[in-house]
Amino acid sequence: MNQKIDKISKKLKKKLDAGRYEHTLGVMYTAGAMAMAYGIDLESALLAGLLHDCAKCIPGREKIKICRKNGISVSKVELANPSLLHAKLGAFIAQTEYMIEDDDILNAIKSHTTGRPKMSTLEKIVYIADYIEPNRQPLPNMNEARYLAFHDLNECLYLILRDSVVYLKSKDMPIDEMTEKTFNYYKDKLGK
Ligand code: DGI
Ligand code: FE
Ligand code: FE
Repeated sequence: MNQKIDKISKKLKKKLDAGRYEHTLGVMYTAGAMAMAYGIDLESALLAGLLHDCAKCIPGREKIKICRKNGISVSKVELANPSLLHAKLGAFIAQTEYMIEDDDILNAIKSHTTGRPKMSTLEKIVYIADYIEPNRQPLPNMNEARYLAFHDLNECLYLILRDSVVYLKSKDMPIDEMTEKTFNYYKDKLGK
């Protein structure tokens, strides 16, 4: 593996629990395979996949504290579900502690939980890889999502967003404004 990725993996292993580290490697390799399939930069996809959950294991209160200290906004939904903050906090940590400067990589980390309208190919790949990587528990429509991941990124995004919204509603969890916006954007784009 290249030196940069090797170094980051070692540091990350100490910051994540064992299961999260396994998931992270699964996302990295899946994002890498998708980058090859869609002809985008391989190292960017590996780095974004590797770092996407770098803030995941920081306790909730600490997440809020670090955001406030660094001028990162915290919405009502995020305050009630601090886990949501691991995406934008992850982008901040990737930049400040792992020296990632590429905006596309930072955006892919930032948007990996809720998505956002008009995602770049790299952002779509990380969002999708996070959902389909091999260690994920079997979710409804997983086979279709894994097939679409390598055949049609927008159709795949729509399927994952639709299932995520259904899941969140079934659990009575508040839908983040950005999740809703992203879902509606890709639904309209595909004329669904
Ligand atoms: O960090 P991962 O577990 O790998 O995956 P993720 O970053 O996609 O986070 C998944 C979690 O985020 C899952 O428990 C549901 C939650 N989530 C995603 N979108 C929303 C959400 N939770 C709420 N309350 N609202 C959302 O819109
Ligand atoms: Fe995540
Ligand atoms: Fe993840």
